[in-house]
Amino acid sequence: MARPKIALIGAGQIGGTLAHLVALKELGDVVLFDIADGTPQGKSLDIAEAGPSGHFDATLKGTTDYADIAGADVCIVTAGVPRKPGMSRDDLLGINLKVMKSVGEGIAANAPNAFVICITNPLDAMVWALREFSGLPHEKVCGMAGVLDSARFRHFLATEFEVSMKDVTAFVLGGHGDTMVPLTRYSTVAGIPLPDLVDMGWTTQEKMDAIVQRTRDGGAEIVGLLGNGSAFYAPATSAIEMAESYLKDQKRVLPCAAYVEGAYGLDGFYVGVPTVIGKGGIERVVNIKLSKDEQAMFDKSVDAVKGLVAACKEIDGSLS
Ligand code: A3D
Repeated sequence: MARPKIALIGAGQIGGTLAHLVALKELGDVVLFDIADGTPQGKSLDIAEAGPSGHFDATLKGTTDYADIAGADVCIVTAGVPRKPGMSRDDLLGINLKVMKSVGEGIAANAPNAFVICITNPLDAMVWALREFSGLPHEKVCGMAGVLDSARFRHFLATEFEVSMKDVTAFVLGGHGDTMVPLTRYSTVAGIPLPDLVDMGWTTQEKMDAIVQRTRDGGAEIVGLLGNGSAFYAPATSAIEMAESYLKDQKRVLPCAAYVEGAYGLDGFYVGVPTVIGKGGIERVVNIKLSKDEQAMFDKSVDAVKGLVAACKEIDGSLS
């Protein structure tokens, strides 16, 4: 049986890491696309040459030609520019919107049956724009943010409690930005909700609040440390988790930026929600009941994303 074909649009920090992870995990063959001639070819060859020592079988091709992504099963999009210190994700909107137009058209023309995962920021607006430009079905286009945000939350919690990260689950809703909504009562250590752990004396409410805030600021913390780009190892690993669930029909329950119609009081809008990812793409949106406070935080987050979508429409008149 032919190996799945995985197209990575953007061969920068995240794109290169994605290619390496796909090869190491033997998820399929890789086509690494970028407009910067030489970068995708060089990274592909370098990773392919790691095969003998890394014990993986995968074919990698670097390209600047969209025709090479023909028939891809999965496309992961990181094309665009990342943040620099002092920039917000929203500052990237104008330039990355133009990139989404060319990427959306390239995918529509060459890989219209692919499951598409967008990573380019500002995430919730870019995944919406990418879907509009590509015209692919909504359930086949989603954005990676919630898996990363909850992984950061889980990492901080596991460190605080001195337990394995594997036993910590976390729940993050809303847009990928300062308004994201980490839900403590749905986040657990081995099934014990965080508020109970505070009652049990495992931590204090102040420390819990600080961890929630650090999660919200998780991207900026890395941008500040690196000084010349944004996070890439954890974002790439998170997108691979989503791609694997699609390719293997695992039906993992993963938070991601998905098109929500009906649930959470939304009528056709991309925002971070828990979803089930299987061979149909985004097969379900998990519609949990929110408390009044949580709904208010979620609505604020949705409003922030709506503002960005409106800005996209202003910049590009073809977006209705
Ligand atoms: P970077 O290393 O700069 O790679 C981006 C690549 O895109 C570069 O190689 C460019 O040449 C390429 N590119 C630019 N324009 C085009 C185009 N039109 N077509 C094809 N390729 C193009 O950035 P990165 O990999 O660090 O980050 C990529 C994106 O992911 C940025 O927008 C980041 O802000 C975003 N990001 C999102 C998250 C989320 O959690 C959502 C996390 C981290 C980074």
